[in-house]
Amino acid sequence: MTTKLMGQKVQRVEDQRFLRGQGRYVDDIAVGRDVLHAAVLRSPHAHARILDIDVSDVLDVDGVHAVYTYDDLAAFSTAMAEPLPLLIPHPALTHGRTQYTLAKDEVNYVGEAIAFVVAEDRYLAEDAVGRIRVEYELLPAVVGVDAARAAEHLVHDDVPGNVGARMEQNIGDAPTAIATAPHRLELDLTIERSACMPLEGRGTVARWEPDLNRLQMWTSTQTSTGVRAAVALKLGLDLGQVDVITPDVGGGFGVKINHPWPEELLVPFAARALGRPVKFTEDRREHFISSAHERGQVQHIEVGFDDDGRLLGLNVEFWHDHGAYTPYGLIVPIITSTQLLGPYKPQNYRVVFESLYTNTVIVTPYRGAGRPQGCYAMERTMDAIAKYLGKDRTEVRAANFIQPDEFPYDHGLIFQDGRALEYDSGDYPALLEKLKKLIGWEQFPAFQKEMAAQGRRVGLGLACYVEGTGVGPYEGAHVHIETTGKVKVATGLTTQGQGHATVFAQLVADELGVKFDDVEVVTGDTRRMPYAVGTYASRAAVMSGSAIHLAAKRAKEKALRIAAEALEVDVRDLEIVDGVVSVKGSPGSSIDLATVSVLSNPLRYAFDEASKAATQFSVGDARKPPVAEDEEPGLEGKDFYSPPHATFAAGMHAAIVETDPDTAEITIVKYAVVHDCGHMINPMIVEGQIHGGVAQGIGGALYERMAYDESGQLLNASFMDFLMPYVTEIPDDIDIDHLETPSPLNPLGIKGAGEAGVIPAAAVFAAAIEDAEGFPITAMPLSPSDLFALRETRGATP
Ligand code: MCN
Repeated sequence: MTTKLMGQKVQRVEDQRFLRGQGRYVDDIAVGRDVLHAAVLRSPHAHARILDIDVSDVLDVDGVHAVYTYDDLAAFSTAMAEPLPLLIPHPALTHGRTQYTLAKDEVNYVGEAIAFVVAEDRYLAEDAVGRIRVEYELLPAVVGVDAARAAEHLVHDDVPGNVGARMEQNIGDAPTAIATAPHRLELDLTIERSACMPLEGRGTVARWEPDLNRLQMWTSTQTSTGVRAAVALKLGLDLGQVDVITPDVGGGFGVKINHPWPEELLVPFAARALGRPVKFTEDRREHFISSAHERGQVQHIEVGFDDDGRLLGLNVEFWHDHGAYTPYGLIVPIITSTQLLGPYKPQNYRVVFESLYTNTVIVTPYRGAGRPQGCYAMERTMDAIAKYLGKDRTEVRAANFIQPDEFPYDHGLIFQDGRALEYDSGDYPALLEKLKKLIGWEQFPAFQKEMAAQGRRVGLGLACYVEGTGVGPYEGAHVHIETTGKVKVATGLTTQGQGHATVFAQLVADELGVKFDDVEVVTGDTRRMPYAVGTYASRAAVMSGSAIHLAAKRAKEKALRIAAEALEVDVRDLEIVDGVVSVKGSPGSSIDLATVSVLSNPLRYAFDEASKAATQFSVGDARKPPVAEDEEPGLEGKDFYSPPHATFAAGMHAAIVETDPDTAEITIVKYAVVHDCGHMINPMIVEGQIHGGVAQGIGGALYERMAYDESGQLLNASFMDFLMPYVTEIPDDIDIDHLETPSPLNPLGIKGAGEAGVIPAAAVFAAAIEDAEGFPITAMPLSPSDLFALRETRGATP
């Protein structure tokens, strides 16, 4: 019996390469010495009409090969003349708008692409960009939710009130339930814009192969198949003429799911036109001003509840800052509006949001995607109820939990995947008990008192969340046992550092009965797996994990059938251990998978000893036809997995913070996480994902924000000014405990884990700081200087 690898803390196979600097990112791809480099002219204004673009000073610069503006794209084709795709349309998005690949006659945020220069090197390209003269007519900029709502000025002339979408969902009748409830509260909670900061920014390189009439491109994306479809459509190519390969990706965190970025079209467009490979690598300032942001929301909550703190009605209105365009549809605000409910039964719920245009960078999902805002709204409401009733904060939460025997629990709302918001499994009371133990909930009041006696302020906060993960529509996998006995696995979704090469190999080793070291995983290469969707919504483990498990099962069934014929035994008597098929209990009668693979492919020609065994005059095992009539040759298995709807993971975090009475410095004393992502494939990787998420959450709650001025200039578009936390700001120990309530929706009982760590941070820190300071915290993120200022205005002493 070999030990199953599912559930084991297997060391990540990819780390040796990454840590030794051997990762291969887009910028490392060698496409030939004749590669050209691109730079983009970006709008310096948040809102302006373009009156004229004069490129004449660039055309005769030595080493510049091309400069493109909107007119060049429009002259090429109607498809390139049109705006970029609106990827996820929604009936409520009545005024969806997307930008042009290169601005046509108006720019709507600082950073919007206007012209694309291709030159011998990046220095020349950048210098040439500096020589393009654009005449602008400045228009008033709309910055922030309040300005968008006031609608004194419009971002898009044809979008009244700056409202791209208004959407409402209801369970029961919340306004009436609140009006008749014994107790009522109202809260206003804001959360500011932030953004993900992968170490590797966006990047694309492309090569046109004239002899093959084919485009090859490498891009740092979370969806190679999506980019491929968009590029083929826009450039007028058949899908089969475009290969998109995603090599190692130095972090995505959501931003790379949006596609095609203008550069993902312009690079292949130029490569084809110029007959030379072309490369674009984003710099950090470009990442700040021309990729995507998230989080900015203003939220108003009305709640009605009984004496036990049980919700009777919840009415939530929020205003979502969507930036200048809506390429990713309403996914972020829809997630806030549905996932806000967390582990609770609201009884009656009404949620309305407006998605507002502003003259700022576009908004698309950033790890957590709308959930941090929702969790912050709900959990602050729970804290407010507890305070109002003088009850323990955990008691109020427990009174509202969906109970373990109530699953599946259908809220009666529509989730971001267009399917029912139906929780599949969970045990929230058990999670809360674990969290209380881990953080020392019962012991904290004594500790707080003791610290207060020394003039020190400490506070404790907690927050609970439920996360819809593993959304459809599908993902697929291909498992190929080579004639060497090595196993090659391909799945089409991409990987950005989550350890997919390790976890997927664990699943294949388990199912197929081969050695872990003999399995090699490829992701995000449309040549290997053209049918795939992408890496977002913590879906790889559930979706590709399930598909890989099913594909391995198919490969195994075939291997066993061929081996049974070769060994002349009943297939039911066989097992595979360490790559060898043998009769159970009689290991002498065996055949290794390498030989089975040879037998699976009847040959006329021999190239080596192994292939000789599969030729028509060979003696021994291969004399019988190994391939059944309805089978393809080769030892392969392919399968797809498509779930009925998302599977819902859950978690609860708690933190103890200390705030300095003089400087308002905020120090994390302890951080605890309890987490349920169903069966874990690799608990070490799950914990790594939680650590990374918590670090990102701390950044979002205490340090990071997008500092726009009134004219729409981003004032902190560099790592000198945008405060990402260092390792010194992240606690050394994050205490983690797990609960595994398997999902009934997929064969392995998995739920996703990739975003979990980031979701509750804003809620947890707001609660902990409030507990330390004694006055309400209603706006996040909260820096020491914000806290200092709050102390002045709220004049509180703990
Ligand atoms: N896992 C597991 N058992 C489970 C669930 C997950 O072992 N029950 C493992 C998975 O096999 C995978 C990892 O944990 O190796 C995360 O799995 P999953 O929850 O399926 O999330 P994805 O792999 O789909 O990753 C996407 C998710 C998202 S949406 C963002 S954003 C994100 C993230 O994960 N971006 C990341 N984690 C990131 N981690 C890194 N290093 N870089 C990013 O850009």
